[in-house]
Formats: sequence, C-alpha cells, structure tokens
Amino acid sequence: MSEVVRVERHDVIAIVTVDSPPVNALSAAVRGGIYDAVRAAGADPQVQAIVLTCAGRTFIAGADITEFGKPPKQPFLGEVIAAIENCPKPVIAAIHGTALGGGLEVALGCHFRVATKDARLGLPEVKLGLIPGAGGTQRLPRAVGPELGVKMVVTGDPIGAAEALKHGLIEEVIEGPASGGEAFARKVLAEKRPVRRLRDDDSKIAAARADRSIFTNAAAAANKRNRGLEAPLACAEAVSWIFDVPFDEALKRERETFLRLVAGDQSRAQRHAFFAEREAAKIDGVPEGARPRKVERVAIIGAGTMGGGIAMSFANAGIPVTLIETGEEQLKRGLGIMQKNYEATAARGGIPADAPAKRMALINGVVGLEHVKDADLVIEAVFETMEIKKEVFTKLDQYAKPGAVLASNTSYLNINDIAAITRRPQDVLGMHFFSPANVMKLCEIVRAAKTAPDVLVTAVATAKRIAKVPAVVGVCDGFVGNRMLAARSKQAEKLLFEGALPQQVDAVVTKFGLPMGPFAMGDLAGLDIGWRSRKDRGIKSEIADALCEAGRFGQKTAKGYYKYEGGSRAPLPDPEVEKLIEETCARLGIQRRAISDDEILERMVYPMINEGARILAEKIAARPGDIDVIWLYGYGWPVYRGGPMYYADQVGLKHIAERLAFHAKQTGDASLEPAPLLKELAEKGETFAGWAKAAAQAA
Ligand code: T1G
Repeated sequence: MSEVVRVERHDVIAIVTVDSPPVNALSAAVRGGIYDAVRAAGADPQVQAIVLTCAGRTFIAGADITEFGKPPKQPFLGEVIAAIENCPKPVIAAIHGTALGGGLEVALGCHFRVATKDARLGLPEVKLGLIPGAGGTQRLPRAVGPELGVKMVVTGDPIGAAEALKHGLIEEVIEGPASGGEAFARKVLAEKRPVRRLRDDDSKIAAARADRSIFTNAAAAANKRNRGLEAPLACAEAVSWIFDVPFDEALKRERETFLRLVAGDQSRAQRHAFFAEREAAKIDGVPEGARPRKVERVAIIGAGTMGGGIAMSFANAGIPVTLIETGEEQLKRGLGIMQKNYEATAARGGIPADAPAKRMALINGVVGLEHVKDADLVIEAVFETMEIKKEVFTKLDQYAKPGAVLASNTSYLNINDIAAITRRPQDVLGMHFFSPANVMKLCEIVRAAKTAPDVLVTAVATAKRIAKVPAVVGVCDGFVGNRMLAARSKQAEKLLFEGALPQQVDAVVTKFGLPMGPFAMGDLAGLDIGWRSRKDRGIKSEIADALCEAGRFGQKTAKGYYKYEGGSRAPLPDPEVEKLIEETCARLGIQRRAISDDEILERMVYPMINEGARILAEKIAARPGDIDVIWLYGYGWPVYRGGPMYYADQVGLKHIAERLAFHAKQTGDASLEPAPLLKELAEKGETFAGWAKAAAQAA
C-alpha cells in the first residue's frame, strides 16, 4: 500500500486516488503507487473497471519538477502510462483542477477521460524549456487533432473542460471527480464500450497526414512569437512525428529530446524562473498567520493610462471596480480608451466578442473621491508628483473606511512620505504596475516602513487574483526595476557620447533577448517626460536635451532617437540624429571612438547586476530571484536567461566584477566599480544564489 496512492473498491470498480499535496506531482512515490495500483487492479478478477482520480485541489499537475536534475527513479513515467494503456480493463481518468504536463499524459494513457467544468488541461512543458516527455506529443494530437494538438504543445497554454469536450479530449463534463468518474465507469461497462487506446487511433490525424499544410500552418502560427527559445521548435518537431514515425519509435525520440532539453541551459533557467516566481510571493518577515484582508470592493483613482489599465486588470479577473476621476470629461475619455482597447482585442480574437461589454460593465466610472467610502482596497494612479499624491491621500484618509488598504501606483516616489500624511500609515503601501497595466504581469508591492504585515499579504494576494506576478520591494528611488533600469540608461546615454549610435546599442540589447533597446524604449515612453524632470532638477543631458529642443519627443512626434514613417511604430535610424550626436560631441570637445558590441552588452547588463547587488545588500529586495522575477515580468528579460541575477551566476561574478572594474577605469565612471557584495562574492568564488540560500538558512 502506498502512502500517496490509495485504492478503494466499490464492487466491480476500483477507485485509485492520488493524494500527494500540494499538486499531486508525479514524484517517484506517486509513479510507483499508480503503477502498482493499476497493475493489481488489472489482475484482480473482481475488478471490471478502474477510475484514476486525485484528492486535494487538483488532478496531477505534472512531473515533480523538484526531481529534475537528479538521477531518475523507476518506474519511469512512460512505464506507468504503458501499464495504464495496456490494462485489459477500462481505465478512466477523473479530472478536477488542473491536469498538466505528465498529469495530462497519464490521463491520455487512460482509455477515457472525464473532467469537472472548471478543470483545465494542458501540456505546459514548453514553458519550462522542455517538451512533453511521456507521450504527450503523440497522444494529444490523436485525441484533439493536429491543429489544436500542436498549438497546445508549442504554446503550453491549457484549455478548459468545455473546449476539451468539444475537441474530444474528454468524454464528459462531470460534477465531482471521484463520483463522476465512477458513474462514467459504470456507463462504460453498461454500454460495453471497447477499451480505446489513443496510440491505436489515427482517425483524427488522417486528414493532416494527407495534407501536411494543415499541420505546418498551425505549427508556424504557434511558433510566431518564439524568440530564441529552443523548446517550442522541438515541440513542433516532435508532434510532426505523428504522421510518419512508428508510435514506439516516436516515444523513444520524445524521451531523448526531453532528456537533452532538461539538461540544457534554457530549461534550467526557465525552471529557475518558475520557482523564483513562487518564492517572490512569499513575504520576508511576515508572521506565518498573517491573513489577507477581505477585498470585495476596489476603487481606482485616476482613469488615465495607468488607472485605466489597472481597472481593466480587475475587470479581466471578473472583479468590479469603481473608477474615480476629477471630472466627467477625463472619466469619459478614460472609459472610451478602455472600451476601444477591449474592442481591439476582441477583434483580434484575443477575448470573446461579448467580453468588452461584460468587462466594461464591471467598471463603474464616477466623479469625486468620496466614492471610495465602501472600498476595501483603493489604488491611486494619478499624476506622478508628490504634491498631487499627498493631496489625494489626505482625502483618501478622510473618506476611505477604516481598514481599507490604500495603495499608490507610483513608480518611484517615496511611499513613506505618502503614508506619513495619513492617520493610517500601517494601511499604506505601493502597488506599482507596469505599463500597459492590463498586459504587463509584474506588480512591485512596495513595503513602506510602517506597512502592516496583513496589508502586504492583502496586496500580494490581490495581485495574484488579477493574474499579476507580485514581488515585494523596499522604498528607494525607482524601487527595484526602475532603479536597475536607470543604471542601464546612464550607460546607454554615455555610450552615445563615447561613439555608439542608438541603433547599435538597441540592436545589442534586442539580440541579447530583450524586446526593446533603451533608445526605442525612450521613444515609446516619450523623451519629453525625462526632459521636464531634468529641467525641474536642473540637470543637463546634452544629446537628449538637444533632441527635445528640436521637438523630437519620440513616437508621439514621429521623431526621437529614431524616425517613424507612415504612422508606423517601427524605429528607423535617422541620419539627422547621427549628425546631432556628432555635432554635440564636437561642441563638447569629445573624441568619439568605435565601440564593440561586446563592450555595449557588458555596459548594458553588468551595471544592472551591480545595482542588483546594491539592492540586495540594502534589503530593498529580499532575494536575487525576486529581482529576476521583476525583470522577467516587468521588462521582458528573456526567460531562457533566467533573470539578471541568475544570468550573473551563470556568467560568473568574478568575471563580471573584473569587467566592471575595467570599464570604470576606462570611462572614469566610479558607479561602474563593483558593488561591495558583488566584489565580496566574486572574491570568494560564490554566487548570488548561494548567498541567498545561506541568508535563508541563517534567518
Ligand atoms: N512539481 C513540483 N512542485 C510543483 C509543481 C510541479 N510540477 N507544480 C507546482 N508545484 C509546487 C509549487 O512550487 C508550490 O510550491 C506549490 O506546488 C503550489 O504551486 C513528464 C516532464 C499546478 C497551476 O509545469 O502550473 O510534467 O511554493 O503556487 O498557483 O512531460 O503550480 O507551495 O512550496 O503554483 O495554485 C509540467 C506547474 C511539469 C505545472 C497550481 N507541469 N505548476 O498553481 O499553486 S513537467 C507544470 C503550475 C512535466 C512531463 C513533463 C501550478 C499549478 P510551494 P503554485 P497555484
């Protein structure tokens, strides 16, 4: 008898239940338990059918990722699935929660699948830099057809029970997993349904076998946004074996490909990202028992770009919001932009046609801050000046009910100063969303000095409820993400004076894997914002100022560091900018030099890592993985490189420290000197990951 798999007999039906919290992952014990239970039930003359189900909140959520990289133990998952598939009696998978990865592969080895209405089924291995390694690439397309099959394997996106029913992945939608599974098993017996093995059923792939364009078009569409990732291409290749490769040979190739990828750098980085995201949601120094406050009513102050995007994020999660503006005109404009956004997404098929109306109905636009009175959570997203924020929070303090969480979306202003003007600093913190807030997943939860633990827990839980990725950060200029971005932007600006051009710098950054380089980003955000801020602070930046003085604010004026033609947002190198840079340098008596791409890459990435080391030493971020999550989800850091601090550990801190010291000397820029923590770890030959592990153990 296994501790994690139990078997009950309900007369001729054997109910095999996996009970291995938190997600019934296929650890060696679970694999062994299923294997033994199915073989025993299969050999038991009293048993006529077998139901495989799970206890807890979900069906099997996949292989046990924590076992990767360790010597595999038998029975291997393929052996477990073969035992199920070759069982002479019908085996029914009764699914609830999620059947993911190896979990869905186990279900595909079963002869029938039924699922509860909220169940989700998918093969997300590609998101871990892998391909399904236990038959998923061969059985799923035979269940749902090659088009949906290759899309699900290459994108890793799950489908719901209704879609699964429609495409034949499941036979029925049931109420409760165990009871529904048993009832279906009795139906199979009563109807004498033959045992159906997907491996023997080519009915759904015959058409595409005859006309490969059906498959190749679907594979190309699924791979469209794949940049630099190995796994999606390997996934498409593996699925193509359904047509001409004998089933067992295909399983063998699939396993070989899986083993190659699981040992590769990309998958290791993507698995780091998976666990770092979950670690980041665990708040340092918060008592175990701290529970989130109830958040049923949410109010958002400001219907501008950020406030509108935040409101959409809540509406997308089905949570009603009150959106507050200072005047009807601003409110109307904001609501109009959201409506247009939803309609554009629906037109692209990104959301159902009826979604815009349903979601806009959840956004109640009003004028006047007094409307916050019933809100459990208020998120302020007004102009980024401390004066206006203080005005708003003074009023929020007056109108908001006791116990309401008051959050500012500020991207760099001091939350302590904002909290201090209220009588409830313990209820105040930052929830820093990234633009466009309805798309970008990161939410920096800014912990002020007096923020109460349960307020932090409430903000993290709320971020997860609206499908954001939370990371708790401390108060400093730019918090974590923008503080590191500023270190990079400083070097980008310097490189223009020293000899590089915007297009060269941006090309190096995009080749590294980021979606956009610093200068294209500046043009997107608007160069006039930085220009105004520099003028307020009496700071000169000769090239950027010259561009703005020439009216080149970026995309909004069709000219910035680049030119933009015909309404396109594609940045085009502009000889006028090259001339402006050269004239500015000549005027300043600066001798420009040729700069290599390698130097540019080091000057783009290493200063960010250096700032990350300072951030860790100052405890502005609790873990290096939190910084990785911030850059993965806030700025599009390529997931196959794991995040800036993970990447630093792969490159080697000694090398990074040496290169920073070299560039500091060569440019005379002391900010490039290795930060103390980086220097210390480099000298000891240690890693940020090792430092974090030691710190966690010492805590
Ligand atoms: N293995 C080990 N631990 C896992 C796990 C897994 N597959 N999935 C989740 N956990 C842990 C997670 O780290 C966290 O731990 C806790 O469970 C709750 O997770 C052979 C090779 C299932 C949708 O990629 O998508 O199968 O922090 O916070 O938000 O072809 O977990 O509490 O200590 O995410 O409710 C494929 C990954 C594996 C699914 C639940 N499967 N998991 O979300 O909880 S590769 C996946 C998820 C594979 C086969 C291949 C989500 C979830 P802790 P959570 P959640």
